[in-house]
Amino acid sequence: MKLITGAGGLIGSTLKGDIIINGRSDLDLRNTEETFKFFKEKSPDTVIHTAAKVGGLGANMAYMSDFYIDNVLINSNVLEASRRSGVKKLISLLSTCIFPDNVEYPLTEFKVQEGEPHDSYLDYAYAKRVLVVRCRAIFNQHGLRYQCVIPTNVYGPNDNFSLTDGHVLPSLIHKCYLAKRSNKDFVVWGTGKPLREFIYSKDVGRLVDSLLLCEHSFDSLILSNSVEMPISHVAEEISRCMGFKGSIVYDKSKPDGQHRKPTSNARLKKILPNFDFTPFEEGLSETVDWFIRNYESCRK
Ligand code: GFB
Repeated sequence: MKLITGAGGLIGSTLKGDIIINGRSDLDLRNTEETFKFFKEKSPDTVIHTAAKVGGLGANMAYMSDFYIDNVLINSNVLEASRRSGVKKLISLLSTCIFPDNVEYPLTEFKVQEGEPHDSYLDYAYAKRVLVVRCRAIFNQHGLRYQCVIPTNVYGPNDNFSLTDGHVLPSLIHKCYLAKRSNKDFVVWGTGKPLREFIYSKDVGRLVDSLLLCEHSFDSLILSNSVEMPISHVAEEISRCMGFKGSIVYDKSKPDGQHRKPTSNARLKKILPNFDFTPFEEGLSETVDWFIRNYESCRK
């Protein structure tokens, strides 16, 4: 019996499970008692833990304290409830923002605790690092190898397309859509120079499914195609997919955030050498089409 937390979200919606926790209305994972009770009753043997309070640069800076407390509670409860109810296999979804800001690139799985994360998501990053520490402690004390996967910037259908709180890609898709509709400039935060590595949500889902089937005993694993691109390229590609012919304007009064966080996917390649990543243009085009089709009902 496979349980998915956060099944209604960006990554969770790409996964299939027998027991589904879509969001807070199904079960508030911050509540220890209710979470323990739910896991005991359902008794899953496998858990994919994607649930988290998430947001882009804007949301992380505005709600730093909420991001910390909600995610620490969710992560502690899900791991302990899993252990107590006899879960054998557990994969948690993290994010490359957990890595130190000041560190030698590329990022590898060994560098998680080598320094402080970037200021703009300090609390979220520490709350996610809790998962790495808890998995290690559970292995040391109970011999259960619960695992962490660390995707780079994920994008795809079912994301939060909020103009202020979303991640860069969904926010910019929404902004470009509005700019086209009202014949205005497409305004992008910052200089457009920061670099990011993007991974399609469906690739993350396929990777997690493949990892469940193989017997590798990694503790943490970066999920990445190791292709960096500047935010300006993302904005241009979105304009192309959207058929936007107006001007792209960079608002330098808005933050750039961390300049880059390039990763090594050497460990992933060793474990799944034949995995084919979806080309960025293809994943982006599917995401833009999905957003246009679901404009009225999507999270924004
Ligand atoms: O996805 P994002 O918000 O977060 O991207 P991070 C921020 C980068 O995109 C900055 C630029 O360089 C911004 O200046 N940007 C341009 C925009 N326009 C926009 C816009 O309209 N909205 C947003 N949000 N950014 C994330 C964490 O960091 O890393 C997440 O916030 C997650 O929680 C992810 O962990 C992996 O890439 O900086």
